[in-house]
Amino acid sequence: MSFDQSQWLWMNGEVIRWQDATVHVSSHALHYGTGVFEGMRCYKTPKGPAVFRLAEHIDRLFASAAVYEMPIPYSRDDLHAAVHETVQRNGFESCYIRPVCFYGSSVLSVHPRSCPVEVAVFAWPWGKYLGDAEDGVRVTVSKWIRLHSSMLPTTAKACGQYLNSLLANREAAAKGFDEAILLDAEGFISEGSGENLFIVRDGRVVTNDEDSSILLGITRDAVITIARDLGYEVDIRKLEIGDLLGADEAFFTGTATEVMPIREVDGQLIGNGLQGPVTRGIRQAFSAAATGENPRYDDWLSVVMTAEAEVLT
Ligand code: PPE
Repeated sequence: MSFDQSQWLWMNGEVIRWQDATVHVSSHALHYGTGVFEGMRCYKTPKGPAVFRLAEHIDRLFASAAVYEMPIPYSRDDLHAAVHETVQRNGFESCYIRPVCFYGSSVLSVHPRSCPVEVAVFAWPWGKYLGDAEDGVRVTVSKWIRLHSSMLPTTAKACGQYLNSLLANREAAAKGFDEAILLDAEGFISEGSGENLFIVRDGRVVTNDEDSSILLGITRDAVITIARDLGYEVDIRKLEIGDLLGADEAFFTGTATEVMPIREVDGQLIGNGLQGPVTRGIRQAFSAAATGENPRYDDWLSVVMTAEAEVLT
């Protein structure tokens, strides 16, 4: 992953050069983690670059900001346009896009008082987060517990909350695993450090919800729809470790990760340790939806007007 190809970004209402997008070290967010963010992907489609579920991501950004009473000084339409402009100005066919809203510099005290809310949208080409392995990743169940939703609202995607993810992810990496699974405060499965989790058992697809202190992923929502469209029953319920270890198949979902099979949990294979047929079907259908190959899901795509297209119109 590198930012080398990113030349332009949108910050506080203007498109500026990458190197000019600076903030002061006294910024509130740097000290207290007071920011909210999104991550979305833009895919190459036959109609041009298209942002997957742009409106849902921007809605979630506003919802996350509302939880922390952070007033975003732009409209949804402004941010939709900012995302399009960022992709277009950099000439990306596909990329990952990161909008972030945070308290900037004015005073330091936990209450942000007069600190301005700063907003930036930037993008870069980002390969798959957990790699591209056909048969998936090896994970460990972390000793770190997902912050319970009574401590921090886990349905909000806020910067500071990721310290919990960082501890679990680093622990997993240090032990030689690709990713961590965090349990919730009651001992049920919550989610990966940056992904939601699904299992497949006896042909049924199962995932948990906000009662397990998860971020309600937009990929999770897309996968639930896709799985049902493929004819699978999808159950939403709490998941125990035993459900995962006894599953025929398991997989992660997330914007950065997309759909990624879990082949092993702490040395124990899931199913036969190979990508299962249900995961394969969902993974392919997700990819077809995101890349505009299946018109059924065209509503999920926000096509970016490219410089080339502008010349033609
Ligand atoms: N849970 C967490 C904790 C999470 O961070 C993500 C996304 C998800 C679930 C899946 O949500 P969604 O992307 O809407 O399907 N994690 C983002 C950030 C990863 C990062 O390390 O940065 C992502 O995948 O973009």
